[in-house]
Amino acid sequence: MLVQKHSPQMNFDLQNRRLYGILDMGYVEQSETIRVATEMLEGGVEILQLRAKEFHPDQILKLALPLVPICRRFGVPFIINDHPEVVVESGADGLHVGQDDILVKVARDLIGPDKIVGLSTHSLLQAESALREKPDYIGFGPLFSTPTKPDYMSIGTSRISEVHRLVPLPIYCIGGIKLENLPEVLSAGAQRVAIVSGILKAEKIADYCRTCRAALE
Ligand code: 3NM
Repeated sequence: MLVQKHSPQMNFDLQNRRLYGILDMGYVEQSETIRVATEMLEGGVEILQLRAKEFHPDQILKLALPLVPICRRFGVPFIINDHPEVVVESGADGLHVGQDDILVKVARDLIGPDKIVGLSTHSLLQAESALREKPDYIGFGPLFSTPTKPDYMSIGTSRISEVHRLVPLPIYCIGGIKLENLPEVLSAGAQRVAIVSGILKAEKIADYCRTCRAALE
């Protein structure tokens, strides 16, 4: 087990955190990371994830370190995609894993029992199976086709209310969600959403996040 370097851990209740912003380095220059993250937080993002698929863990750690105190200042949990060692080294609040990554239980052993672990699910079946793994939240998608995750089949909005009925975990609908289709996603039963390119390609990131928050409340 890796040794946790940073404490104390904050306790975050995810139930009422509805807007999950993902800082995907496919859309952001490295030199812009802090500015973009700050604008997302100022706009009211309630969870922030750093996702840097093509990056070496050392590079991700470099990007993550200054984001930890910024997220703390906003009282927002900071999640790292894929890399447990970066969570430990940076003092981030949690890890997000996919279906093909390490198991939730292994993630908890690596990053410590008080950290958040999130799991991507791509079908009703995977979402129900996630209950056995006991993540702190699940992603559910992609609802719509998206260039951010091009190799995945979109699952549409018809299963959203069912997944909420069957899976008593905080569920973040994801994939192709933008301001324009947010009303459709919400009326299909979504309670929380995760948004990547909608936010990161917005001309005014904070304003975009604020409008999403308002729609979610
Ligand atoms: N995970 P955008 S879809 C990172 O379904 C990610 O698990 C997904 O990006 C999943 O908001 C996705 O730009 C991409 O469509 C979401």
